[in-house]
Amino acid sequence: MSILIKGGTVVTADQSYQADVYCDKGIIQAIGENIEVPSDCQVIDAKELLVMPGGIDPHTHMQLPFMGTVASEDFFTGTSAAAAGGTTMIIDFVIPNPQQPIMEAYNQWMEWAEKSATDYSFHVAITWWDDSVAKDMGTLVNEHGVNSFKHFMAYKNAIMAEDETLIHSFSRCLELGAMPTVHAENGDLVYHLQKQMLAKGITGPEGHPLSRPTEVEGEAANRAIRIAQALNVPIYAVHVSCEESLQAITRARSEGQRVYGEVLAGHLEIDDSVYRNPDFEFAAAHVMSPPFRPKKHQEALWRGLQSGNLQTTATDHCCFCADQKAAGKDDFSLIPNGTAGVEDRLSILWDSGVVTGRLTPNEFVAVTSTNSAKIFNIYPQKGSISVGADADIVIWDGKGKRTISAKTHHQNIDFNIFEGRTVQGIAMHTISRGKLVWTMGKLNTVKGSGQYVKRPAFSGDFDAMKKRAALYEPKPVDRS
Ligand code: URQ
Ligand code: ZN
Ligand code: ZN
Repeated sequence: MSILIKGGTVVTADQSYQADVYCDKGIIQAIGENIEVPSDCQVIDAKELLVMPGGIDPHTHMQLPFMGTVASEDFFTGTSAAAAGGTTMIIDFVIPNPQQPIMEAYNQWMEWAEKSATDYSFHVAITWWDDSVAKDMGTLVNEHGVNSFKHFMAYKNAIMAEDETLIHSFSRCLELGAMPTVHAENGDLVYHLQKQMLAKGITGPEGHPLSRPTEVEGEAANRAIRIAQALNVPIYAVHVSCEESLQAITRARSEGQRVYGEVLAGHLEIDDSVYRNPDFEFAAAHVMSPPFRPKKHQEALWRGLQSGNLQTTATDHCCFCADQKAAGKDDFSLIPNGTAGVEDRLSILWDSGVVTGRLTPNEFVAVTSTNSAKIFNIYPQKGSISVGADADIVIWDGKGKRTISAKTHHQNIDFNIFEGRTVQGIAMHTISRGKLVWTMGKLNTVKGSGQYVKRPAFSGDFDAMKKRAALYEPKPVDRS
């Protein structure tokens, strides 16, 4: 069944214009006026509405096994909830246990993700190192369309990558044309400060931010950026939450280093007062890493988005319900880290970004979709409204309002960090590969209809970087 989106305003990352959009066979077939369509074509009236590329969330963790439990959102419920909010693709994470063969972990996540309702891809985490890891990275890039590898600098005694692993893996990324990404927190410092807080008798969720102050993130962000600089490889920092890491990124970018930064909808809008709430469940529900920060950091992060020093927005959607969070009732370091957001990211960014004038609608599209597609090398297949692109489209009501609540959201979690907030900007219709998966408040997702999106290795950036590196190829001094 083909779809004609009629009478809307197409909004892309670089322009806005009146045009109809015709989709068939999962692809955008035509954009313009008076398009000839078959008699059985479904027509969607998009008058007064905006026709934008479906959101891409470059950071989710569906059904992640973590801290002794498993995230409550799976790939079907999570991609369905995403569709309800206008997001049509996620990039999730394969996270091997230390010493676990990388390909074994990759195959496990691919199996879990088969139930997805919309398209998905994977960053693969490097949590340990030996020659087999280097080899598997090559297999993933050359045969499986993985072009990004994640490094957790936090989570000591679990999935934390030491500097030596970062150096091996970043170097391998350059060889392969893959993007290294980092969760930048100094895991040794966190571990030390956790012990310090517990020794002081601070066992409640208020201990979580106290053990992860912003300097813990700023140090790690700067260290990862400097390692990437020394190795002449690009780098992408996930969930930048504070001024210190934004400053490290801004400095590097102003010196011409290829550094990208991602910010979460939650970190843009929620501050650390949540951890001092007397209700344990409420405070624990907000335990994620990096933690929500004091207010001044939110404004800094918005300036980062506006200035272009942060390029993408995400959610780090990693759901744990109250009974799971209760594992840390007497010790905050045992509270599974993670919060939700995949359904609300676009509305939050519109309400707090476009309605306030911080972002134009075109910039909104860039930071919710197009920039992720470009950075992870799937543009214009994804992140664009162009003939030949996948028909991943959100038909957006920029004036419509809704009140966010766990009582009504489609996310499989009993809490919503944006609970009670009325937002302006809602997805009226969401189209995934030419199928209407969300329309007028009703989900039409089908388990397993999502497809795995291969992301080719980078050539351009890296070839240029390799050439530049060759320019400065150090030579031995001839002392003969
Ligand atoms: O660190 C992450 O990104 C994963 C484990 C989700 N949890 C979190 O607190 N951010
Ligand atoms: Zn993380
Ligand atoms: Zn994450």
